[in-house]
Amino acid sequence: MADFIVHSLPGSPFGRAVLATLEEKGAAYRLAPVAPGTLRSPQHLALHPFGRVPVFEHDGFRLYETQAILRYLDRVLPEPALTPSDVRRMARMDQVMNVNDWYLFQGVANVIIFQRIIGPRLMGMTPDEAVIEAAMPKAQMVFEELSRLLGDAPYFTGEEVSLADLMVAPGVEFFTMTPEWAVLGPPRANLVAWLARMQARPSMQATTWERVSELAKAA
Ligand SMILES: N[C@@H](CCC(=O)N[C@@H](CS)C(=O)NCC(=O)O)C(=O)O
Repeated sequence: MADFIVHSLPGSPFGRAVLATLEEKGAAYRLAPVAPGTLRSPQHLALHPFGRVPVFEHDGFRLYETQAILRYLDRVLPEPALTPSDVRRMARMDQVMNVNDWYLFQGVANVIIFQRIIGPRLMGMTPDEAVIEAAMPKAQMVFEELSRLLGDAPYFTGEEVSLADLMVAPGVEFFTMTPEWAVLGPPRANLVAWLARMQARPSMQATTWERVSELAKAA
């Protein structure tokens, strides 16, 4: 019986960050699938009062908010470390995780990825091109800043992968499935190379939408 339980749904980038972190740690876990459309149900609101995923459980301890979950995992499963020991690198990790939450997700991924992928796949929606176009200036700013923060390093905090990479990669990978990637990704070669590096990691390969769907079906 796995100690770690992750309530999530296939396609959630935040949920994937938690699953990929567990994979990096080599930890056994169980996916408790959340059915789309049930996030506002009394059962789910009892787990997450804001009606979102992921929700995490460990031995009777329940937690939501992805950053808190990732840091908890890195503390209870210290090896391999996913937080740099150098205080400035650690600060950079924290900064990138917040860029993910406040700027990449809010107003960029939750608009463009919702319009292009989540809405059409899960709700049969047609993308609203005007809404996507309106989000593009902010998207350009966010991708430019991620590229600047990454610089010439293989990962956001330097030579080693950290929680920041695991948090940002699921969201950025979604953009490769959109036409907007052509102007957001390839002009920033360092970001494209970083994403390829992340996608080569077994943790990312074990947590694709398809793999998480298989886990959800088997649950
Ligand atoms: N701050 C939350 C954000 C979680 C979040 O927004 N999750 C999305 C899926 S990736 C969600 O549940 N969306 C449902 C909704 O907005 O109704 C975290 O870090 O866990």
